[in-house]
Amino acid sequence: MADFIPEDNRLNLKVVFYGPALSGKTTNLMQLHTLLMPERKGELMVLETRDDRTLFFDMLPIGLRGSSGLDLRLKLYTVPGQVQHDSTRKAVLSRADGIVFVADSQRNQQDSNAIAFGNLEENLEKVGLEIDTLPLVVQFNKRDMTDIIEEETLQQRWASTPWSPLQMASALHGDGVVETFRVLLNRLYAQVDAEFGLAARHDISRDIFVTQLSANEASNA
Ligand SMILES: Nc1nc2c(ncn2[C@@H]2O[C@H](COP(=O)(O)OP(=O)(O)OP(=O)(O)O)[C@@H](O)[C@H]2O)c(=O)[nH]1
Ligand SMILES: [Mg+2]
Repeated sequence: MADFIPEDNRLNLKVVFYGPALSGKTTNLMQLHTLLMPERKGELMVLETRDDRTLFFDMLPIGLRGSSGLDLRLKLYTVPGQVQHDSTRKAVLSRADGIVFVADSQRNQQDSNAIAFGNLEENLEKVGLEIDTLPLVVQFNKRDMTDIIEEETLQQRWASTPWSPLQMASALHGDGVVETFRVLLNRLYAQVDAEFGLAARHDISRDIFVTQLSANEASNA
């Protein structure tokens, strides 16, 4: 839940990258850290890993300042995907303002995707968040691998859900990472604007919000 601190004119927002083990959540964050403009981002924190598996979380802070002086800070977190870290996942998920669900496109990972999505639904309920109103984007990662489900099949499968269309990515190569993040920012803007009057009170339009928070070398070239 967005957290406004009046004394500092600061608005804190939290986005959580959720999904099954090894789907590429940490890789998404590492790519954002590489691709986003230096003036928008802070240090990437990668906390406690063993064999490259997240044990606690990763965090990347990014931000912008509105012309009203609003100091808007967005913290991007990843959860540990391994089944046994459920209490950590729940803690990281708490007070989230938006979710990127990173699924694995490989044919043999479809059960893990479904279990992880079910786990997201359960944990959202436990931390008092509503999946129907929370800005959420579903990304199918690892499109560069060989034995993957075709995009058309996936899109059809999810067509009747509020999360259609899905985003396709190959996070290892940086493809689709910023695009996925932009879709999330668009959905997040609607929610935050309604609550905090980003446009009316702080002169932060949707365009400023999305473009500035996802500005990268390529888009500014
Ligand atoms: N081929 C390919 N490999 C990928 C891609 N994205 C991530 N990987 C690899 O998959 C492995 C797991 O990636 P991570 O980003 O650590 O996965 P995670 O979701 O953070 O995993 P946990 O922290 O255990 O939940 C690493 O070896 C990555 O390099 C991709 O798009 N394509
Ligand atoms: Mg990880």
